[in-house]
Amino acid sequence: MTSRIAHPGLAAKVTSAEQAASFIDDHMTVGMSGFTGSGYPKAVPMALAKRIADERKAGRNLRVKVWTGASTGPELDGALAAADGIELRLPYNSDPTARERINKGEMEYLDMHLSQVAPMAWEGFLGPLDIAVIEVAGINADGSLIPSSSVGNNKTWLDRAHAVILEVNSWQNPALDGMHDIYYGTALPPNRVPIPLVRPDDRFGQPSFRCDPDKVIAVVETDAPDRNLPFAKPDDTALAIAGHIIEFFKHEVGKGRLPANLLPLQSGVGNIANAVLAGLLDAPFTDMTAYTEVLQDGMLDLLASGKLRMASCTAFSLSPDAAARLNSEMEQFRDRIILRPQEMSNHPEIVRRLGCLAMNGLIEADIYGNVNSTHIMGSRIQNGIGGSGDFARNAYLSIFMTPSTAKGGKISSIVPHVSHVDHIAQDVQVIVTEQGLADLRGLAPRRRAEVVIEKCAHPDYREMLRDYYERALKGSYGLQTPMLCGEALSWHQRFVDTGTMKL
Ligand code: 0RQ
Repeated sequence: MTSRIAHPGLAAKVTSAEQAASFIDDHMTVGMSGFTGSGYPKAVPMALAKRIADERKAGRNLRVKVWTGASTGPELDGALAAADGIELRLPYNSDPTARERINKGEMEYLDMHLSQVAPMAWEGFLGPLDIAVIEVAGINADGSLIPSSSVGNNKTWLDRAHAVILEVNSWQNPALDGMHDIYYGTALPPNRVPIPLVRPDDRFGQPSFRCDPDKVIAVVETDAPDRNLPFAKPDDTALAIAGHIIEFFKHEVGKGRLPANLLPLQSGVGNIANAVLAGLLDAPFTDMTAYTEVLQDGMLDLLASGKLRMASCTAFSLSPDAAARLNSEMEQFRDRIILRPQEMSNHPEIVRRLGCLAMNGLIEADIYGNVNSTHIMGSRIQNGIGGSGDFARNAYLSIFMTPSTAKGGKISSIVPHVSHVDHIAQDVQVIVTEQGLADLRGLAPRRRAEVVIEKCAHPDYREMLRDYYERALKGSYGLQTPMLCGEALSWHQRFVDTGTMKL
């Protein structure tokens, strides 16, 4: 029995990753742990990928449906996608090999709001779950499980799956024990009750997962690090965006529309979101809190500085350096971080009640403030909607940010019409680029267009947008939201045809 497995019955089930993977058959649905490079199983998916390749050589098919919390690491999505072993994937992916397969039409991808995955699994909308493969930091004597560096949908996978495979990862810090808040009070309509959280630091669950030991068919021991990519050092564009947002917060505090310590922060994935958090280090706000989905480097720095009092999230999304720092300085962070199921970290009821300040990245926005977070040129998936919709619709302030151009200036991030809609204009109150900040609150569509063009567009595209909008004012079928239907997506077509949106 190893020190991480205190339950004798489960210690007796320790086996190899290959043996565990042999339980997974063609067409099965497998619920894996993992959320943005943290807490995903590292051995069984690799063994499964090898098995898939061997089976294919022998002329047999083995492909599975993979459900997770969000993105995972190369040992899971990367390995299984490389082996062409994924039939369907949900709900969020950022792995480049999987992305390629999805965009070639070789893998089905169901892009869902992250808060809705667990409820929909319970409602039966997603079909049965055959096997859960869950990384844990340890197993208690009573068989309950110490969660790892992400919680994601693990509670639901453990409850719903017919069989469970556990990976016990001794790389994970044992001090994680006690940091989680796993709520077991969810129910299906008509029996739902209010979620008992009124402050970001409220705890209303338990520190461990329940798991019926009889359902566990294999336990695999690992000692492998989480894998998240390092963040880029904020460049001038990221610093300018961060500066605009911080000025805006100061302005709102001055107007009495935000308290001096702001409201609970939600910060999305990516370098720009991380740069905004870094910018808050030098801003005058103290005693801040975060109610967010992922805790990235910038938030850890804010916690260390004392400016951020506490953070609630569902996963760590830390660069290798920051993960090492968290592990070595766990004592100062342990009581100030709460990890919850993603159904709770992203719960619309909680986000609305707390009045989160949502800050998410975007691919493109249009002049009316509709936002595309997911698709390039309307058809190629980048990552997925993730939690951005959970927060954007319900936040106190829904802020979206982006550099004003992409691909070396060949693409304008501000376009006449988005090529795919993830967030409708009503869910978007502020758009920020390095050029400026468009405060769209209280503005009807034509006023929105003027502000977005003037504040956010890159000078290379501003005149083109003005020209389009002025002609739309004259030639549009209606004038509530002026649009030239035949031209609205012509910028995208031009990029597809010529490699640039420029004329
Ligand atoms: O592609 O790497 O091939 O060059 O999109 O763009 O500028 O690195 O931005 O890392 O901040 O990601 C929306 C994708 C932004 C992210 C998105 C290309 C660009 C690059 C990435 P390359 P950047 P970021 C809660 C919140 C949805 C989920 C979410 C995201 C790549 O923020 O996934 O918000 N959001 N979750 O070149 C063509 C454009 C483009 C473009 C960017 N207009 N046209 N390509 N790119 N703009 C957390 C979770 O849910 C987990």
